[in-house]
Amino acid sequence: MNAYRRASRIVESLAVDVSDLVESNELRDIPGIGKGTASLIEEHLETGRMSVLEAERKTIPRGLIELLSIPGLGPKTIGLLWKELNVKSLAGLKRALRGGKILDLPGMGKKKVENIGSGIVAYESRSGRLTLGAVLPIAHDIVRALGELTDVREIELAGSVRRFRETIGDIDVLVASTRPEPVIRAFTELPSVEEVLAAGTTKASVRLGGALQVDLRVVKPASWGAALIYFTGSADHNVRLRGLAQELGMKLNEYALQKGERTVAARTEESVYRKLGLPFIPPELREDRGEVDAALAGELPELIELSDIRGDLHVHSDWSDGHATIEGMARAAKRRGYRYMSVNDHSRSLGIAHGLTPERLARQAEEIDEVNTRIKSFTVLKGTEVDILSDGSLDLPDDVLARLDVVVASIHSGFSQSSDRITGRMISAIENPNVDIIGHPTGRLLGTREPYAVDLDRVMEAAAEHGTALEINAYHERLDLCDVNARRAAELGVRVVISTDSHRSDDLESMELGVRTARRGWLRKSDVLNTLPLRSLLKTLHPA
Ligand code: DGT
Ligand code: CA
Ligand code: CA
Ligand code: ZN
Repeated sequence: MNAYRRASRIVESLAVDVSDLVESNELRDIPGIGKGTASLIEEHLETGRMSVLEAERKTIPRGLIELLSIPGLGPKTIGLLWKELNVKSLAGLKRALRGGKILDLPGMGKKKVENIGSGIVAYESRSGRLTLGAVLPIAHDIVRALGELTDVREIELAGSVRRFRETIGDIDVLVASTRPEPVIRAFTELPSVEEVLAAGTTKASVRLGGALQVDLRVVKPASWGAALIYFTGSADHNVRLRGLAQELGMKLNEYALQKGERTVAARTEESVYRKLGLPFIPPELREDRGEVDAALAGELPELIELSDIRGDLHVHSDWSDGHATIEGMARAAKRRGYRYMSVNDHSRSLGIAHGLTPERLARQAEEIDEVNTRIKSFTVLKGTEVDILSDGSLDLPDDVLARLDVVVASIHSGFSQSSDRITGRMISAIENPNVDIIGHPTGRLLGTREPYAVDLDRVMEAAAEHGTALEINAYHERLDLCDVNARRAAELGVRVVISTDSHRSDDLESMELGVRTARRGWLRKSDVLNTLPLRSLLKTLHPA
């Protein structure tokens, strides 16, 4: 390894480009660069890869390297977790902590496990942005607590949380009040506050556990609308609005929309937008991705709403790696106002997730029939989340898949395959007439795993052609498709479903995150299949 390091320092200090030396065959003449190293450099220049490095990397899962950055977690423990519990990534470590098996490992006490937990929080907040799903409940708690104060006239989340960006830098809270002092004091004295970073007469910043920052602004009720636009952002959206104001001979700031000294609008967001010649623009669209021009042209989409969703098409049960019974999940789904839910447990090749064989799937179907006789005005559909194997074939035979109502096909292995191979795999699945939906199409995990090298343009083209839907997986670490990709899919005429991939009944709540992502992707109700009544849904999935 040291020879490589020395060579790399030498290459960096060269006055000429290495590729020139390779072409003129002079690379081997440089002192300190041996034959082996030279051929590595040549390989890298030609192919963009280094087989030796890749072979080394293959023996150690990539995600393990990241775990070294977690405070309080050393190589010895990481090795133990890998060997004993097959922990290969941050996501895997979190699962192991949740599952509790970690306590059975030698030398692993309750205290040590707690330390790992707080190390993860510290690491994640240090690495910058947290997921929206992790931040939202905290943000709502703050709004609820401050909302009870008599001096608070209006309170709203602002910033990226209100725009429902998939990751959040800090939480912004806006309050309208005529007496800011008691509001600021109550804010800095919230029980979850670990440190007061700044506290003035109209604004304050605090740090909660794990370095999550919250900014509070208190404004006069007369400026509420202008301030809410200003602090919701995005900064780029606001730049467009200010430009528009200027064209109209006005000025927009955090206090008001003004013509000379006269206030034209300020009290509500609607009034400010109206005086700019615009309809209200939903916060999810305020990213300067064409929303201002669309609004000017009267072409803003009527966005899908949570209440449009009639069912969930990706739910696990305790038949595979879920934690609730089919009936338990179904009753929870019905309580949400849904009319249907499909059970999509893993298929057999996912051993760690107790994937189902065709035989177990048949027995599960009997249980679903029974549950359906017990629950009124609700239908449990039979489904699977079938693995797309590394050669592109499916983990269950076609005649088994053909009997199911909702077949989700997903990739859970071979993440590091080349773009061509992984795209080919996905397209084979899309072309299979038994496959209804592709699950979590890019495989990314926010902050812990990059998308696989899939070529989404080709995937979407095939999906549009074959009528296979792409999923917006609403699990907070996935949000996959993301907003931008969901928008592209809809534009290309690809059917979209929003599903939670729930493993316990509480997970069904994450449907909101999926719908917010869809809204950020400009999706309408008509773009999303699980807004359809059951009969039309089944007809669409399985045209006679
Ligand atoms: P984040 O916190 O990184 O997830 O993203 P935001 O959008 O919440 O950004 P943040 O917290 O820095 O500011 C909240 C909003 O306040 C932002 O979307 C626009 C507005 N804002 C903050 N500082 C400035 C500024 O210096 N200029 C302008 N034009 N707007 C600002
Ligand atoms: Ca923010
Ligand atoms: Ca902020
Ligand atoms: Zn999956």
